[in-house]
Amino acid sequence: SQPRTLIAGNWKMYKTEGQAVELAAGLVAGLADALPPERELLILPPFTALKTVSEKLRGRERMFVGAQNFYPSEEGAYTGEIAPSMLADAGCTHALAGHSERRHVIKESDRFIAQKVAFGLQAGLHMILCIGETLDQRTHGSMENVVKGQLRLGLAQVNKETVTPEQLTIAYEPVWAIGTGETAEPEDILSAHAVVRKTLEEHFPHCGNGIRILYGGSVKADNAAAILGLDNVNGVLVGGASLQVESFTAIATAD
Ligand code: G2H
Repeated sequence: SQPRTLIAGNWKMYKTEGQAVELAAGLVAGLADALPPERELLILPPFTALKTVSEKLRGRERMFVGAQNFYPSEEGAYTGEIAPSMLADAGCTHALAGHSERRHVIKESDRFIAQKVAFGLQAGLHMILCIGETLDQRTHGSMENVVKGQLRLGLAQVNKETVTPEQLTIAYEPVWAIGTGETAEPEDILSAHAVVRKTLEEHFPHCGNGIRILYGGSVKADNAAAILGLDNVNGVLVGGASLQVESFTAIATAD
């Protein structure tokens, strides 16, 4: 059976603890009875709000809290970093790796991202590996190669025998559509997700067809239903529109 559709909200570097709890409370109130049964909700607040947001969501079915980042080690002298065990302690069940802002602004390498994916899985986190081409790469016709390359490299250290669709999700986010208001056209999403699906099936013969593929990049209340209806789209990763109760609730219930 197909895993549930995942509606994920990446709050990035927004919301103080107080603002985060208010937003989480609004989402719980708005979605407790309204989230369709075949959907899961995931919110990714900044580190300082993880614990209180987790407490707000505690006991809610199909509502999860995740981290935007972590360092791939159990503990140690890594100033400024956070370990997966600390995230679990704060109530996180999921985490991102490879978000384009970390690739391009923080300059994370494919190798470092691969370490995070593998370490996060071992630590019991559900990992969401983000991939996507830049405008320059797309204009030069290399979307397919970039997507395949980021997938192969990012998944290189994952145990192919034991990984399951319940532990791993891919998010396709074309960099030119992130935070720009520019949404990829349905044909762009279909063709990129087909490349991701094919690559997953080659890489993980026993479970590649069941791994969820999210679309991310300027998903809004008014385009969510159309995007969620596309082939090989198993959810969305939402940035800007996840920062308000109304817009994120509308996306989570879009039909
Ligand atoms: C892509 C997305 C969320 P936005 O970064 O990960 O952000 O919806 O603001 O484009």
